[in-house]
Amino acid sequence: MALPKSFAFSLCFCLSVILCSLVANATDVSYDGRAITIDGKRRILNSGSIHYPRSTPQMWPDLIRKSKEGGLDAIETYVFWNAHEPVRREYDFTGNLDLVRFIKTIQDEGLYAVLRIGPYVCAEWNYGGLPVWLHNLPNCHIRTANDVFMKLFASQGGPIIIAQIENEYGNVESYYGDAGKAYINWSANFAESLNIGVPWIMCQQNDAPASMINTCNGWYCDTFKPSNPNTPKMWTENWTGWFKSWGGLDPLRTAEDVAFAVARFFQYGGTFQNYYMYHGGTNFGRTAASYITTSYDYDAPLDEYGHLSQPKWGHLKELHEVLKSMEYTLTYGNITTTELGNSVSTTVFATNESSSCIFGNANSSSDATITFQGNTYTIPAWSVSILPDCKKEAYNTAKVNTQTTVKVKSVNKAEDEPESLHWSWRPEKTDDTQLLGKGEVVASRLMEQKEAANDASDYLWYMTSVQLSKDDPILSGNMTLRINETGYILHAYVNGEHVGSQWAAYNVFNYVFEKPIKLVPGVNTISLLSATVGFPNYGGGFEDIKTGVAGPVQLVGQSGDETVIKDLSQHKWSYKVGLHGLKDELFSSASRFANKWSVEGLPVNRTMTWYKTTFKAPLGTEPVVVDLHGLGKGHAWVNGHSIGRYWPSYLAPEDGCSVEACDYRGAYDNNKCVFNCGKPTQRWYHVPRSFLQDDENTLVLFEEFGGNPSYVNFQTIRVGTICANAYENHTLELACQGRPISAIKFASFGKPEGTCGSFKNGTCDGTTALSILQKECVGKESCSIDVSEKKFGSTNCGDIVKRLAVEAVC
Ligand SMILES: *[C@@H]1O[C@H](CO)[C@@H](O)[C@H](O)[C@H]1NC(C)=O
Ligand SMILES: *[C@@H]1O[C@H](CO)[C@@H](O)[C@H](O)[C@H]1NC(C)=O
Ligand SMILES: *[C@@H]1O[C@H](CO)[C@@H](O)[C@H](O)[C@H]1NC(C)=O
Ligand SMILES: *[C@@H]1O[C@H](CO)[C@@H](O)[C@H](O)[C@H]1NC(C)=O
Ligand SMILES: *[C@@H]1O[C@H](CO)[C@@H](O)[C@H](O)[C@H]1NC(C)=O
Ligand SMILES: *[C@@H]1O[C@H](CO)[C@@H](O)[C@H](O)[C@H]1NC(C)=O
Ligand SMILES: *[C@@H]1O[C@H](CO)[C@@H](O)[C@H](O)[C@H]1NC(C)=O
Ligand SMILES: *[C@@H]1O[C@H](CO)[C@@H](O)[C@H](O)[C@H]1NC(C)=O
Ligand SMILES: *[C@@H]1O[C@H](CO)[C@@H](O)[C@H](O)[C@H]1NC(C)=O
Ligand SMILES: CC(=O)N[C@H]1CO[C@H](CO)[C@H](O)[C@@H]1O
Repeated sequence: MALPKSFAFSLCFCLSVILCSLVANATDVSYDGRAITIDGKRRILNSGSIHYPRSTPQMWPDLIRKSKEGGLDAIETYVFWNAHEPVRREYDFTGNLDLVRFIKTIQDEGLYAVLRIGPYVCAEWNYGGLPVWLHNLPNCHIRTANDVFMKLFASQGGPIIIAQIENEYGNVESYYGDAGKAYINWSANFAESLNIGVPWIMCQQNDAPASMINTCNGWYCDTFKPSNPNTPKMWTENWTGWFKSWGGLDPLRTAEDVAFAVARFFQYGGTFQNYYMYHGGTNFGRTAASYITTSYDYDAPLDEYGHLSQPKWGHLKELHEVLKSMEYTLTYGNITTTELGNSVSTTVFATNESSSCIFGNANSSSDATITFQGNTYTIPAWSVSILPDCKKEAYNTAKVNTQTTVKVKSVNKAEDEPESLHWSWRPEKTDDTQLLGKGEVVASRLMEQKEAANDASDYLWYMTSVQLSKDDPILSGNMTLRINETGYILHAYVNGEHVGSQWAAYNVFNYVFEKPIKLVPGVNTISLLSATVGFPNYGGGFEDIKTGVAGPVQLVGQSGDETVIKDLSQHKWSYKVGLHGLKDELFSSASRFANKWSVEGLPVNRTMTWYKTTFKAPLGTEPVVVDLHGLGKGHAWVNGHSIGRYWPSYLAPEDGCSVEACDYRGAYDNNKCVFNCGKPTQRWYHVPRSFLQDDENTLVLFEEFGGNPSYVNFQTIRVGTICANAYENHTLELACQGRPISAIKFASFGKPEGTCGSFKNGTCDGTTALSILQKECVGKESCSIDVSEKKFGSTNCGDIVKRLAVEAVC
């Protein structure tokens, strides 16, 4: 595919829209070997990724405000080309694709923006953000720049301080050989020619051309060195967690380890880092990449629904505050790092006026005690201590002084809402496809799904017929239908009868389908429904991974000892894209079929079935989820808005879960701390409040595999329990996020044991904590407690650093 030079035209359109509408106080953004500079001053910048299509415009201000409160300076987003130009030359910048509004919201909240224009985005986004129609352009060569477009860039102002071209191409460049290298040169020249007046970056690109800053992505980036010493050390993707795939486990990354990675990056001279993701959100519609779940929570500091994910959000907020307090020394001070052995090191950032220190212990098992300028410090294993004045530890990444929240789901039904939902249903019409084999396009070969369906739908029918005479040998014994399938889901029908369904797993693209069938003398209709679950988004050549019924498609029979094979691959195949119900927009109240649903004989476990119900929005303002337990696989809509694909029948593996709470010590990867074994990969689906109306709402499901809708119900998510830990001489903050603290279940000062939900008094704890907490916190939305012996009285714990542990109920 001639991917490279084709993106400019389309993207020009989209970017000129954005940049034209952002005329604001222009700032002078540049960089040197140390840091990004803004109006001439070197800066420490903490940025976080929020992808605008993964939430709603109504959620944006709150998400961005919480990012700012969490200590971020900038919000980073990709631009999702295939969302903005789903059909060639047809653009969409409405609703949650209103990029201008998103950037302006960032600006209104007083943050900077970092724009990664792609064209390739990765991001577990369908086809890496590239429109599938690109794949089908005959000789796609689109202009690389034009005057109108370039003029628009030259004068831009607004909040965008950094722009990125391409994305992690370095990881896959060798796949493309010289063409890849040339592409990187071309991208760089293109970007530079835009003359937008802000620095350009290329991440994971060791051979980045001189005009580009190459940056690091990964779990840890402390050892990264930019290829050009005159560019700052920047970390564009600091993975706060990980994504989830259908059939996969829930990955978690501890707050301690994310903080460790960030603090270490700054210890080793970093000055810009971006959390990927700060808010992950939801893959609405068909935006998820191959086998990626609808939830894109990512275990990010803001959860899928926009709630603070604690303690991660708060622990990082404290880190940002302390780093910010050292901005001058970190960016202007002379850096002296001393390696003390066993992975322990001290770094001093010294200016003439003052010094700051960061001590690191990357040893995953041994705590370290060091003496520095006459004082003794203990640095726990796998942690970093920060001393803004080189004397007193203000922050240690392993000591979490922030509350943990446990969220609960509750049913908050409107008053007159019945106990269970009333359903109506319709079958998906399949006579033309399953019985007649009648499609819209005919070819004497098996077409690749991208080519045949152009990503207009997940669904593509492949249909053919076979004429058999009475004495055809294939009719003399058992028969099977055998199909080589590439990826995704296959449902096979012979003469209108379902003979079987099969599907691939995440990142496994090929399988062979073989099921017994019955053929009859005369005409037999073979109908295959191929369903994609998003296209791949990553890896060299991901754009060419085949999809659909690759073939061969064979009828296999037994005649005596002989195996008889009829290969249907070169037959005349008829193709039909999509489903009748999708074309008729059964999910929309405006559909002309809106009234033609049946309430009689509600089917259970019936494939290819549409279900509809009405419901009242749950009371309150908390985020809403719908529990789709009991359903198979399909797509869901609320008031005509897609809430994404669902697949609760796909269970996570029984084995492989982390047995205990995750140990933050030691190098993390996405397989280290995983949970949810044996449970539905995703059971609850986000219904943004803005999709709901006050009176009646409609939920429509298209059930592909067969399921039972009678368990479906709506719930709200709120903070249930909060736990907090704070060490001596710190402040403990408790907050219920919008409701009062109703009770203190546990409080102890000294050496309490256990973790949230199972705290226990230690051997030397004082006796005053519970009553103090009850007095100062119950009935309040938040409270703040000084943790000290002065407040709680002395303990028998001796010299150790004491802590206060609290569990409260919201
Ligand atoms: C890329 O540009 C560099 C420097 O401008 C040049 O040395 C190199 O030959 C170019 N590579 C390709 C493949 O065009
Ligand atoms: C960690 O510390 C132990 C004991 O001090 C030492 O034996 C080991 O080599 C250290 N590991 C690393 C990676 O520094
Ligand atoms: C920083 O390093 C420079 C060059 O080595 C030296 O001249 C200067 O005195 C140093 N400043 C401090 C505060 O150490
Ligand atoms: C720091 O002090 C050194 C030596 O006293 C002096 O040469 C240098 O100009 C000072 N630097 C700054 C930034 O004040
Ligand atoms: C045909 O299949 C049936 C069911 O699988 C099996 O019992 C039978 O032995 C098979 N017949 C032959 C001729 O293989
Ligand atoms: C079909 O799949 C089988 C099993 O993986 C494989 O042996 C065969 O080569 C495949 N055929 C084609 C044409 O890819
Ligand atoms: C649904 O139907 C399929 C195929 O008919 C069957 O294998 C499955 O056990 C059924 N599931 C339930 C929950 O009844
Ligand atoms: C912990 O100790 C306090 C004071 O001695 C006591 O009131 C409380 O019940 C104990 N809590 C638990 C969970 O044992
Ligand atoms: C806490 O502060 C008190 C009073 O300033 C001091 O005596 C004590 O050593 C401090 N404890 C710790 C663990 O820093
Ligand atoms: C190439 C790649 O993996 N890019 C990604 C970095 O990590 C996350 C994974 O969640 C995103 O997909 C990035 O775009």
